[in-house]
Parts: sequence; C-alpha cells; structure tokens
Amino acid sequence: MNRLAICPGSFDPITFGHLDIIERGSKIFDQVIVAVFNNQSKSPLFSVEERKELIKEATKHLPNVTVDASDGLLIDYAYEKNAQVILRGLRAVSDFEYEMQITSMNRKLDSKIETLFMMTNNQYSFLSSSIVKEVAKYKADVTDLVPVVVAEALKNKFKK
Ligand code: COD
Repeated sequence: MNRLAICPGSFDPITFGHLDIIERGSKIFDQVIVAVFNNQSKSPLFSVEERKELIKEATKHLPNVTVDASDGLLIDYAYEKNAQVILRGLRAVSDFEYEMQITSMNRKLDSKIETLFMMTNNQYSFLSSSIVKEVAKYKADVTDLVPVVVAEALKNKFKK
C-alpha cells in the first residue's frame, strides 16, 4: 500500500519549522503532499502561487514530496487524494486547542482519515510564519529561520 500523507498549511511563507515536519514526514511516508490552503482567519502576504513556488524550491531535495494547493475543505482534498493521514506539527500547548478543534471537525466529516502530530524540533518551537514576517519587515536577518529562497522573497516584498 502506498502510504500517503497530506501536510496542509498556510505556509505564508514556509519556515524551517515547517520544513522539519515535512522532512521527518517524508522518511515515514511513501509520499507526502504539501498542500497550501487559505486559512480564513489570516491575510496572506504571499499569493498561493508564490507560496507553492517557495515550497517547491525548499523541498526540491526530497524526491517523495510534491506541492499542491486547494481552495476547498482539507478533508475533501485528503479523501480525493486517497491519503491515509493528515500530518501536522505541534509547537506548544497554545497550538493544542486549535489543533484539537480542527482535528475533531475533520474526524466528524471523515472518520477514516487520521491526523498525526509531530512535536516540533526544540530549536524551532518559537518559530512561526507570522514572527518571521514581523522581523523581516524591519529588515532583520532571517536566514537562520527560513530557506534562502524565502529570505530573498521576503526582502523583495519589504523592499519599499
Ligand atoms: N514547528 C513545527 N510545526 C510547525 C511550526 C514549527 N515551528 N510552525 C508551524 N508548524 C506546523 C503547524 O502547527 C501546522 O501543523 C503546519 O505547520 C502548518 O502551519 P501554518 O501556520 O502554515 O498553517 P495553518 O495552521 O494556518 O493551517 C490551517 C489550515 C490551512 C490547514 C486550515 O485552515 C484548513 O484546513 N483550511 C482548509 C479549509 C478547511 O478544511 N477548514 C475546516 C477545518 S476544520
């Protein structure tokens, strides 16, 4: 059986925290699809196409990882792709409540697709796309936090 996991998120933009979860997932599953979704509660800095391109570049060393996007429901997307698992990262207790809510709703919509959580690598536990955008806006160096291609894209966004 081809073990397929969907790694969903806003990825606005992808950080080393996301990448760590994707890399670890790619060692466990035969195939991982990183899927860009719009989170209704966030206003994105990068377009879906831009986010996809940045993820493709950042994951090009991982042969079993592909990148996609959807504007539908995550659970419908996972079902269409025949995925067994939705893979999410957990940073801190503060993530738990939100994750439990979306996992419970997804399970109500389709009880066969499991959500698996991976604990963040300690060195990335403070890292989020929002905090990276906040410091990049003030021209801080973010090369320890995001892939080079993302650092460049942030520089271009905040050039003006
Ligand atoms: N270390 C480890 N994991 C991390 C780190 C880090 N430093 N940073 C982020 N992560 C994890 C997050 O916990 C998450 O699992 C994943 O990486 C992606 O994070 P984000 O912030 O880019 O993505 P979110 O949380 O905004 O994604 C939310 C979705 C887009 C998945 C959600 O809104 C959704 O499913 N939308 C589709 C519509 C839908 O189905 N809605 C109903 C849901 S019940």
